[in-house]
Amino acid sequence: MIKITINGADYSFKEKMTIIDACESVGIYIPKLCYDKRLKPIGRCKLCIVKVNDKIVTACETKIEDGMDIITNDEELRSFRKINFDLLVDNIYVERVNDISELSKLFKYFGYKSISSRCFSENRIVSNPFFSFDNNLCVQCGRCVSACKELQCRFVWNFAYKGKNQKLTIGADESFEEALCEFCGTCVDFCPTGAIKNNILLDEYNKKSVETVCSYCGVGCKINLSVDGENVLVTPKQTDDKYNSLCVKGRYGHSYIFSEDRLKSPLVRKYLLDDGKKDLKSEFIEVDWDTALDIVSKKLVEIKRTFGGDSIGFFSSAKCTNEENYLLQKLARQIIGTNNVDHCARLCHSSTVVGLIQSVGSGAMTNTMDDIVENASTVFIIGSNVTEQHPVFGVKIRRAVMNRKINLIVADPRYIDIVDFSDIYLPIKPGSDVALMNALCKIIIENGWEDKDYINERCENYEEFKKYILSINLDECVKVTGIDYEILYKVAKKVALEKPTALIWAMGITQHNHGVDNVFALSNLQLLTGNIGVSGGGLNPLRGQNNVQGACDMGCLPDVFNGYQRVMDEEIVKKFENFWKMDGDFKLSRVVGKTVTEMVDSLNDKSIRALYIMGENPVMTEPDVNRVVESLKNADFLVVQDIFPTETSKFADVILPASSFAEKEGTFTNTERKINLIKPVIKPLYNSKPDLFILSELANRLIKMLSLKPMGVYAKWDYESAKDVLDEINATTPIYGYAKYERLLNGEDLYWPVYKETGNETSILHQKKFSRGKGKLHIVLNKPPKERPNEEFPFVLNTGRELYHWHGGELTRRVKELLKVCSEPIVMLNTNDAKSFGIKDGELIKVISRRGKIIGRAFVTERLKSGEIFGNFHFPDGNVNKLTIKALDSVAKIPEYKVCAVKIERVG
Ligand SMILES: Nc1nc2c(c(=O)[nH]1)N[C@H]1C(S)=C(S)[C@@H](COP(=O)(O)OP(=O)(O)OC[C@H]3O[C@@H](n4cnc5c(=O)[nH]c(N)nc54)[C@H](O)[C@@H]3O)O[C@H]1N2
Ligand SMILES: Nc1nc2c(c(=O)[nH]1)N[C@H]1C(S)=C(S)[C@@H](COP(=O)(O)OP(=O)(O)OC[C@H]3O[C@@H](n4cnc5c(=O)[nH]c(N)nc54)[C@H](O)[C@@H]3O)O[C@H]1N2
Ligand code: SF4
Ligand code: FES
Ligand SMILES: [Mo]
Repeated sequence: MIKITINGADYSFKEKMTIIDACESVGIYIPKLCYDKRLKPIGRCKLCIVKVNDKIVTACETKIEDGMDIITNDEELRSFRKINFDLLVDNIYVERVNDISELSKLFKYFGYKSISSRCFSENRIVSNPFFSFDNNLCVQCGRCVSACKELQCRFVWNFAYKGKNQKLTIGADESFEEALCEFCGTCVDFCPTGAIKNNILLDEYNKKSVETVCSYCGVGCKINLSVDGENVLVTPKQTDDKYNSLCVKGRYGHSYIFSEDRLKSPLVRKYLLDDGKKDLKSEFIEVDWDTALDIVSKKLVEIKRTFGGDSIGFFSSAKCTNEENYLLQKLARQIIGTNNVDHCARLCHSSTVVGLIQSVGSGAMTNTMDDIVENASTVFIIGSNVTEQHPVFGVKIRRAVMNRKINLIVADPRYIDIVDFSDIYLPIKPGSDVALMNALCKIIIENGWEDKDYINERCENYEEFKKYILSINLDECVKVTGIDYEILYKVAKKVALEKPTALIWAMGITQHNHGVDNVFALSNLQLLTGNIGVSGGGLNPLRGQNNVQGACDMGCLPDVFNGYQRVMDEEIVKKFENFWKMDGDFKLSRVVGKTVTEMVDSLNDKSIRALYIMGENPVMTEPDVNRVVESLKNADFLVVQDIFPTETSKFADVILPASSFAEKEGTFTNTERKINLIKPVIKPLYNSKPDLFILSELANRLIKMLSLKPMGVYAKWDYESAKDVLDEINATTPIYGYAKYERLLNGEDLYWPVYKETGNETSILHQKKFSRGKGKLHIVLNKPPKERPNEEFPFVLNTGRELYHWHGGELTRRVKELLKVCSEPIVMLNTNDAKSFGIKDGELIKVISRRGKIIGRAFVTERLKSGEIFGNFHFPDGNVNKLTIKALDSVAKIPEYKVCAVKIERVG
């Protein structure tokens, strides 16, 4: 207990804290401007001065100590504070002070009734597309400088120049871009005066606000989504003493909701209204929902009756809720009678799921993001551009490096942003991760660094594995990976001895024709070193889309029902037949369905006749998209259910307008298996409908047309809300058993599996034993990529994403601010290669593969090696998927997006 007196009264406190916090906690106000609990004390404004045992100190920088006698307010303090305040605001353009800012409250506190404009300095307003800085409102408190440095670990804001000339600058007085600003908007949240403010401001009194979840990536940040008319403002969900960051898309990327382009009404091709023959030249006609859904159900019934349920395929959506995904696979399985249901997880982490199920028994991320940044000693990031693709997790890793001095190892062919924070960087050659992992395992075993007790107790197949590993040739590994032995040795030692080590990966590992082998190789390393099932360690595949984890959990995969219950397991199938029973001899399919890529290809041999695509855009995102376009043209019937017209909907027969996440209710499951509630802030726009209701209405029509009668306990389609569907999910999905709507509404943090009515003890998987019993070490051989460079196509094309855009770009290309920062396809190439082709930075460049060509803007850089090219798939014209190869991993069926052979040419 710390006993102090404040203004003559006695108080005791359990913890040491700053005087300002202590006083606030007992209701004593001390004026302050630069202090914010979530930052280290800055001590610049001197408004918080108090007397401690008669000496003047800043209450924000001084901590309470036993016996302190504190005076917070007397004549002298008041007069000093007033002087300090006047000095602070001396250069302020007072008329611009917003009446709800912290500064305006201080004006009132210091007794300025009507404030007239005083002197102000040079009028300097600097803007970027998202926010702007007004020099005449800056009191140089330094909060933005600290917030940017301590929370975002960027160093965009600075004080430069000396004495009276001192001012707040961007970087070294340069542009936001030059200062490496990521436009996360944290500084906006911390500026107490409104000097840094968003370009779009909402009317405080008119806005509607809800707490929901970001619609972009798998980090799943909680957001406050506010709208006022068609203006959107997003702020992070705030807790008192912890700042929850957002990235640029989360904060500034949600205005797509109100984009003019939104699909406003169901559209059907005219030939369908005329009962004519399929014709993709036939124009789209706006119709009402009844007409559209009648046509869709009639066509699906016709095709099912003539060619069987397996002639119809379904794409579900990692952008949609768990409830919607559950219903889509239920519709496919129960009513159409097919397991042909899959989604973009196939293109993403299918190799992770296949690999981890065989090595540890569960395909999901084993630890939580906070557990990793709070408890890991070493973090090893491989094939994950975490600061651009899972930005808020990336920021937390940067903080862990700065504050906790964790070891950071990064393996990526490109010198990605996070490398600046790493201890060891491995510029690995594309496709050589198995060789890398095998080499690390060999070095660990040779030096006796393996965790022998852990292996004995918890692993199997070790002796065979060890025999194989010891037989590999390290010189060969050095050659294949391009990484020197000394570096491999250092990495092996850190991973094994500076534990716990968390291994993090994403598409650089999974998207290869040997993606599953890569995942086995990663599991091997973590099993060998005893790094799984422990806090701060684990196997951590970062899931990409906001709800890709959920779409998998809900059984939108061709081989499993919801909860990973196998469609080949007779007992399971019988259980679902009981749940979903229709009258007559109702049977579910026992045949594993087709994957997304297979469904597209099957349009050509007509083994698939119709596709129903909800919230995916294969014409932008599948490999070798010229192939996709030709296949889609062969479909007898194509339905696209989206919020926008897309490159894919150009080939649809019927387009159904869905409502965006801001208009609906349900749950998303993030990368760490956390189930989050999303809530509507507005009603469905135009004539759109939430996917949940589109699917229910369609199902009921199909049931009627097929003269089915629901008999099973969960056979009916009478859902009135997402809660109704979640109740059914709870009942049919053991891992979601107690993830009840009410618990989520109460704000409980639930990570699946949720087997118990109360409590949540499963945030780290495999703690005592692995989901499959023992962890299995696998022997994996290094296999080369399918297509290697040759004389004609001498470059390796690596593909991926930019911070500012999302996949096919349907959402982010409709946010004008994001488009301003990144408006064109960018092609990265090495400085030497550029020189030898006479290509200058910023020029147009052509990239050609055996399958197609694209034009993009050259970004000439040392960040990747000579012989490598990197491009993205965010813009239709420069879409790298015109070039990529449909080479699939033989088990997971994931395409090898990360390696194919190309050549380049100058344009013009
Ligand atoms: N801004 C933004 N964020 C996103 C997305 C988006 O479209 N835009 N998409 C989301 C989705 S669905 C996903 S899946 C994730 C993807 O997230 P990431 O996987 O992090 O992103 P990518 O850009 O696909 O590739 C990751 C890295 O793998 C590297 N790489 C390529 N080949 C190899 C290799 O052979 N070995 C190794 N070790 N590395 C290699 C690339 O150089 C690249 O830096 O991002 C999610 N977040
Ligand atoms: N070259 C290359 N290609 C790749 C990859 C790569 O690294 N390189 N990565 C692959 C990966 S990891 C992935 S995940 C895939 C992503 O592939 P896709 O899932 O096809 O890509 P998105 O652009 O995210 O498509 C989502 C669609 O959903 C729509 N949508 C948004 N919200 C809703 C909603 O609430 N309801 C409905 N009905 N629709 C909605 C959007 O408008 C958009 O058209 O791309 C893959 N393609
Ligand atoms: S990190 Fe992901 S979930 Fe968080 S704000 Fe950014 S895009 Fe949204
Ligand atoms: S609040 Fe203490 S010096 Fe600014
Ligand atoms: Mo993904």
